[in-house]
Amino acid sequence: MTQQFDLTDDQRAIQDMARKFTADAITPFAGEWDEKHIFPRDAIRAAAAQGFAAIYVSEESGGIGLGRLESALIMEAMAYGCPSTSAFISIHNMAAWMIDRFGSQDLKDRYLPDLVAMDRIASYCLTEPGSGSDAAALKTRAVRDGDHYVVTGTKQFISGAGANDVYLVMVRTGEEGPKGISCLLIEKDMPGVSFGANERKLGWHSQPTAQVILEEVRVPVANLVGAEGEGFRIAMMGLDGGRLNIGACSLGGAQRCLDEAVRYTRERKQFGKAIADFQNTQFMLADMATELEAARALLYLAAAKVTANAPDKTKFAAMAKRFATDTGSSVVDRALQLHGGYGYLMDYPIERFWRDLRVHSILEGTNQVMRMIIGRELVRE
Ligand code: FAD
Ligand code: 2MC
Repeated sequence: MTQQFDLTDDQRAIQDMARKFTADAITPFAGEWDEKHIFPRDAIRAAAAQGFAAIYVSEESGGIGLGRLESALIMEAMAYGCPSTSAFISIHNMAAWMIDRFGSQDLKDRYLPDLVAMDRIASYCLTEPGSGSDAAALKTRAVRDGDHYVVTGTKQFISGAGANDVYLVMVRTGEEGPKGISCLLIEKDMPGVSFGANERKLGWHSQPTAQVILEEVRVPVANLVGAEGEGFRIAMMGLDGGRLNIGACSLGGAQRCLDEAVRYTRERKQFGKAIADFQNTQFMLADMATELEAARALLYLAAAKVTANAPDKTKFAAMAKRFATDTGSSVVDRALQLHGGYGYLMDYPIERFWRDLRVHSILEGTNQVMRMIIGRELVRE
């Protein structure tokens, strides 16, 4: 039983490695990245050198061929230092996996070696100004012209837009709805590709977010990932893993804030004693720790299901993303409360985590969409 509900020695070794990497290369710098809006390209490349850019890309394609639980452990560990940077690397992993899993050998040969090393970085482009939650209503059109597609449309809120080199873009090649969607790999330098202004955001300051604007971009048919019409399914399968990673980023960020809150409340004195000695403080910390462990257990279970390709994997990934991101934000909020006025200051890291985690309930499918996925499955079952 213990073995069944605990990490293996190999998983612990991966976790230790990711924690050490985070302590050395992320945590000391993350506050400055946030404050000055620095995109930490060197730290990201260093993460890739550990294998963290292609965690579940197969070994034959140059990845480290691990499962989704291992990926969650790595994302959780890196988010302990910087949820924004960890999530950025997660999105790249999702795109690299989509190429490895569905791309032709030619596409893998041309792109994966650079993506694995993060010499080139990939974005995932599903959302449009008129289609967020209703992703299958996307309008970006790709019209076949000989051995090219001519692509026109706008992608909204794209993480890494402008900085990244490779864009996996969901486009409409056929009918309305999900079955008319295909996935195309578009390069930054292709004529007709441009980017909107960097969005001014509440959090996730260590990475740019912008529109990707496509104006009659000629994309070789050879850059199709999977078959025509398969794009929506590919995009959703990518998100099954992405949602786990985003949930893991919330767990890592919340664990950091819980640890900070324990430390702070033991040091801070009011009414002649440490605030950790008040029963209210201990009850709050107890609830935070309990809820975080519950979210972690669900997320690890969901990750194991995605690795195993279990029939209920999508439902579990949605449950885990919803629960881990809501719980994570709630834990961080209480950690901020326990810091009193100091929690509101940039001198302490809590407010950064509060801002960074907030968006996890919105992106990679809002938590309302997660409930939709779960609810539909429940009534279908
Ligand atoms: P809407 O879909 O308009 O939703 C607005 C509100 O209505 C939400 O509360 C939603 O839950 C609710 N709602 C909508 N439909 C329903 C329904 N049927 N039932 C109940 N409630 C509903 N997208 C990408 O493709 N690639 C990226 O890299 C990327 N990065 C992002 C980075 C950031 C910082 C942000 C903020 C977003 C990013 N996104 C990205 C987009 C993100 O996935 C969308 O914002 C998200 O899916 C929601 O879409 P929307 O913003 O259009 O909101
Ligand atoms: N795996 C495999 N196939 C899937 C799937 C999954 N996880 N989810 C859906 N499909 C298939 C589904 O089986 C169906 O195929 P078929 O008709 O052959 O059975 C097809 O895809 C269409 O699915 P639905 O009928 O469920 O499609 P619908 O349009 O009703 O809605 C919904 C699907 C709401 C779940 C989807 O639009 C969604 O996830 N919306 C949220 C959008 C989102 O998550 N955006 C994130 C952008 S990325 C981001 O934010 C980043 C930061 C990177």
